[in-house]
Amino acid sequence: MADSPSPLPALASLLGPAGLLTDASDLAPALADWRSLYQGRALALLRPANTAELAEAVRLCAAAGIAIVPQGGNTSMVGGATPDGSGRAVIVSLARMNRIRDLDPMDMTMTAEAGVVVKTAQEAAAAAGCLFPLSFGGEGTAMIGGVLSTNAGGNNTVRYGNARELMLGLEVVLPDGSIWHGLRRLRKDNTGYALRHVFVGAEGTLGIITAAVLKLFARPRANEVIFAAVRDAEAALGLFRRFRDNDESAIRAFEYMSGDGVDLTVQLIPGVTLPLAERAGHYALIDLASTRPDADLRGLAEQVLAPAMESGEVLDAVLAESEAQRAALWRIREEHTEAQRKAGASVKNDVSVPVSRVPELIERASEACRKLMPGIRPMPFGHMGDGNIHVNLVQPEGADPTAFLARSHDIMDCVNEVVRELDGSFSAEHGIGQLKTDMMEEWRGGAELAVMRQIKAALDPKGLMNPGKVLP
Ligand code: 2HG
Ligand code: ZN
Repeated sequence: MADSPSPLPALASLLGPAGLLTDASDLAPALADWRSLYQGRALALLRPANTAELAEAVRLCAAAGIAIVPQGGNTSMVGGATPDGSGRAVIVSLARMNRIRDLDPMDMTMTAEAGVVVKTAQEAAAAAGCLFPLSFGGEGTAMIGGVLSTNAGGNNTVRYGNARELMLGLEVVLPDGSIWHGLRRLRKDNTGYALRHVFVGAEGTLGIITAAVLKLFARPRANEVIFAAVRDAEAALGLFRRFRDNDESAIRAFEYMSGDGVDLTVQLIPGVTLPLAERAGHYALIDLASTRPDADLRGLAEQVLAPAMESGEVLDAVLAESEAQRAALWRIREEHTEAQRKAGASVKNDVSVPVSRVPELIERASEACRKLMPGIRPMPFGHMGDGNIHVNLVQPEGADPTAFLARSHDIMDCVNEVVRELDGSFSAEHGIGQLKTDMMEEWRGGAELAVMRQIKAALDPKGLMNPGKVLP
């Protein structure tokens, strides 16, 4: 069969010079992921200005059999927004579609286009006296379309849920170029299959999310941030339980960090210091928040910490006294990713287990990796309150980074074996992308993967939407 004619001339006249880039220097930043795991190639970078333009562009690509890789802030941890090396796909950037179309403090909803940066959405909500609670390290770059497509989690999931729980409606360009107008802002709507949820977490393999109705919440007026040294991971979990038993609604984040992870962060990130007199093997960061200005969160903190210190579960703790100190305590946690990047090569394992089994996960996975590779540096940290720990492994000191990365899959398998025994998941919040497709058969094979494939075939029969991602 003869090749279809190139869609580029038609795309050029549709999108104009600002909407179609083909120069190598313009494409370069979009061709690699920020972790530098993947380097792809592409025919062009499309930057449509609105949904109608995007829909027409998708229609043209579909007719020509051109694959499409959607891209938001390009902060994927798993190569989910990077094209393959064939050079036959186009990348669609949502960056120019960055309007907040509507914000309603009575409905407590915001209708935002896919290219709105998460931080911008937070700021817009705050300006209206509301809260958009999704929050994580990449929030200054990641975009609404991407966080929905990957069902991002983050630091406040324990209180407000994942991106999926923050979404009421969607607008989606489907693989044939038609538009699904599903921007409903209803709290109750039982009208058949919940189509919107099919696109959340699909990582752009079923269509392109172009706008979403997001849930807003009441803005917290009281906040306390606590950094605590704890006896072990079990004691950290015990502390979570104590806070939950006293006032579940006050917990906005409950994060775990290993002593080695905190040491590395203090060592490699300028301005980050340990706020306690002595180092410990394990730490917890607790963020308490309430919408009541008179909420006595300090009283709550003291009431919970006193017996935990008496029993020896908490060794020491500090409560932030100012906004600057709150930010400084959070920085210790948030700079873990950057510190690990600076320490050389590392392998990420974004895994989850039932909350009760987190201490066992931390202990057993770290031990198993140490056995696999002497000198390897386990740096588990993350969202203990959600059962989601980033069991990251930093290369042995002085080792060759390339040789270390060549063993990535052995290391991931080693962690995943423990995760499986603890009834967990091999990908908790970063998704599958292209990094973990080979794990899908083993973990989600049988009926589950068969249904996923049927959905893919029904919506994208030509297999043009973000090929090579999610499905093996
Ligand atoms: C976080 O929780 C992110 O900070 C990144 O999910 C985790 O660097 C990582 O592995
Ligand atoms: Zn995380």
